[in-house]
Amino acid sequence: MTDARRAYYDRIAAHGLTPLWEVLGALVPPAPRSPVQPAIWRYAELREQVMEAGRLITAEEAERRVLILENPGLRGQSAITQSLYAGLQLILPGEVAPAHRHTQSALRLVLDGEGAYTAVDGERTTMRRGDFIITPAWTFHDHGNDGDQPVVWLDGLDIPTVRFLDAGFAEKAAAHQQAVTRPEGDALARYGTNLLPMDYQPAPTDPTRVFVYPHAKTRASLQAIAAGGSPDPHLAHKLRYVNPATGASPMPTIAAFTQAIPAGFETRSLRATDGSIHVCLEGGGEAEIAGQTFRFAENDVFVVPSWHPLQLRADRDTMLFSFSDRPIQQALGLWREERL
Ligand code: 1HN
Repeated sequence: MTDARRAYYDRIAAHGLTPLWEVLGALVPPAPRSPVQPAIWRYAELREQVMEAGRLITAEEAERRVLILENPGLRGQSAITQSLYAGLQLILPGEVAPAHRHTQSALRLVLDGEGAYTAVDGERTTMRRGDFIITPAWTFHDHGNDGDQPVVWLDGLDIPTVRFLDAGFAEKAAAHQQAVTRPEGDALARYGTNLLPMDYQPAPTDPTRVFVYPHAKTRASLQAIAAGGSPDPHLAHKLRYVNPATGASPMPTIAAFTQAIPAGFETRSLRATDGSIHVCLEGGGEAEIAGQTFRFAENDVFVVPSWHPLQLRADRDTMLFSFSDRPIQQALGLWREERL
């Protein structure tokens, strides 16, 4: 750079100005250049670290006893992708994680142990492995464990998105635990069985009132599909979780998916603008992410950055859960996918 330009840049900096021409290429890249790195968290290595947190702090003191899965390209930002947060939460027998609400939307995927519950808007749901549970924005939620085993689940939240928009609000509930006002299964019966209450007219972006998608039902659907047809070359057998009243994603900022890959099957390469977080619920195999190979087993979590080609190989019959910011990108007309 010439001295004249450097001196000019220094002078205009005092006026709060900076030249576009020095940064234009980085501001408007020809294709996404994500700082997010492909990465994997192996549960077999993590479990003991999570259990150790249980000996160092109570759920009560922590409010939420969680170890954040921080992307190696985003250290210090509490983010697994640019838009999403993920963490592993532990609740021990007898503990309560107190009721609160916030404008961030959250999902849970139950990984280890049984006997805990999540309560959303006065209804509890028992957490079973593989269950997909949501707490939409501004709904009161608390967790507890009435069982005899430690329970661990993956949390996924749109924290970086809400932070980016400076739109975060949060408050604690007056009572530690929500009063139970509806029997377990009430929301699923009213909103999740191809029926809806007579006076219920959801707006297109309203989150679903169905706050648990039981693993047993999801698994049965995937099994039926896999038994009845040949796998798609890029997706194998993949379904999206929806709000059954609208067909949209369960919550407006986060999409979630379930996928079955038959033993020995290898998907063709696919890339999309929504960076995604994958969890292996059953089986195992390899994820090739932009040329890097990651071996995954049950309860492992791996992240695929935006526009990085993904290829999946299953050693055994494999079931994956995944989530991303796809609905945000689709609402803005930004989402792109390329099947290679
Ligand atoms: C939260 O409310 C939960 O309710 C988990 O379990 C993780 C991370 C940041 C902010 C709120 C939960 C969270 C969180």
